[in-house]
Amino acid sequence: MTALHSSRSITVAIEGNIGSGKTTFLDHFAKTKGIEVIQEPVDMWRNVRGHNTLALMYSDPKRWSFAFQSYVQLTMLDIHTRKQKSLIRMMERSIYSAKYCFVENMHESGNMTDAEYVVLTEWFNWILANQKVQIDLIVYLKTSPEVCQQRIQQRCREEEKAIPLDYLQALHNTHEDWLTHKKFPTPAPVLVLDGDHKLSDMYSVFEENRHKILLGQN
Ligand code: DCP
Repeated sequence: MTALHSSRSITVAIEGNIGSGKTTFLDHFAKTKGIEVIQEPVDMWRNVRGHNTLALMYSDPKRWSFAFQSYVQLTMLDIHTRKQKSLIRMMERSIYSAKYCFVENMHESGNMTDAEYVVLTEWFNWILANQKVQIDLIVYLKTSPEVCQQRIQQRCREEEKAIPLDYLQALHNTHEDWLTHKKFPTPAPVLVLDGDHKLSDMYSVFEENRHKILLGQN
């Protein structure tokens, strides 16, 4: 019996590095009736009233990380608070990974000042205290930075052309710090899936774990 057969609705957040395979996971489960899939709003970040904030952030992170992450936080809050239409919601990332993985890394690497970091943190804390940001399960696609880099190069997203391996390694570390070493609170149990398999084998990994995922358990 899964959430598809009960009256309890659940939200599953899929987390993992850039290029870890989150979209493949979501596209796979989107085929199941009763599952609502919400992709990350990358297109919104690329066009905020005509401004490509994703490109600005990659071209000059010191100047634009704060503006970019402020907008990411807003768009994630919008998704979290949208009325759920199906018994199971699957969403790409969450307001948590934006803060605990990306903002932390930008601050640690010197691309975000202390003042910018605390302003974003105050906003984040206020949101958690005053809004319903519910997650029942985190699926963590743990993929090595080298594999992520290969996939990023294959898909050729214009803004990501110059992402160095160091950046993927740093983001891998912040995901590990949060989801494995629990440096920050995890809002739900974490199911870890090995994301290093070749694409055709990933579908078997998803299917082996389908029942747990649809139950919202790790
Ligand atoms: N991004 C960011 N800060 C965030 C969230 C995302 O800088 N808080 C950036 C990193 C990527 C782009 O946005 O350049 C999309 O990132 P994701 O890893 O979330 O999505 P992908 O499409 O890369 O995921 P996957 O390849 O796993 O499907």
